Amino acid sequence: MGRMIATNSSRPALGVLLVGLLCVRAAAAAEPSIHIVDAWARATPPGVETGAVYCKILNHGGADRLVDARSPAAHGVEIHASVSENGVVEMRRIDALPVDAGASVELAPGGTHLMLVGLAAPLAAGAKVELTLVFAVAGEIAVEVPVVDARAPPAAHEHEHEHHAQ
Ligand SMILES: [Cu+2]
Repeated sequence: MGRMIATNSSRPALGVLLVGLLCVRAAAAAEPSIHIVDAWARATPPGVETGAVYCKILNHGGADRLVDARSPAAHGVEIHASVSENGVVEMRRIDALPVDAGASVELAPGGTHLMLVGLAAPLAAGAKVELTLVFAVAGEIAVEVPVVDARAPPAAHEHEHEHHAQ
């Protein structure tokens, strides 16, 4: 009788311990790990009040989503998707941009982008724009975004520079 009581009381304790360990491991595996690379903003002519920012969002961890962004360079920053309808491409504001576990999401001309709305001043090529991206799980990530002249294809231009530097 004494033996049975000892067995019964030790089992729940072990069970709780195991469940606790599993929860910790599951949480660690689901943690997003976000990196922002190849960010650039398109230079804007005087009088234009909006600008676009492009980048790649790399996620080496669990699922997350971009829910907000802000910059001292503009009144507001919106997440825009480009939607093609009857051959016409339109920009539409979206509330959030999902970044799946282990996925990379590319923000590029003609596709999803960040729109700087109400620019404080024109974006001059060579300048840098401070941008804060807000993710639902990973929180805030600050990025320094170089402004690039739109007349040169920016991605190719930068890669060329990397080649010359090496
Ligand atoms: Cu837009």
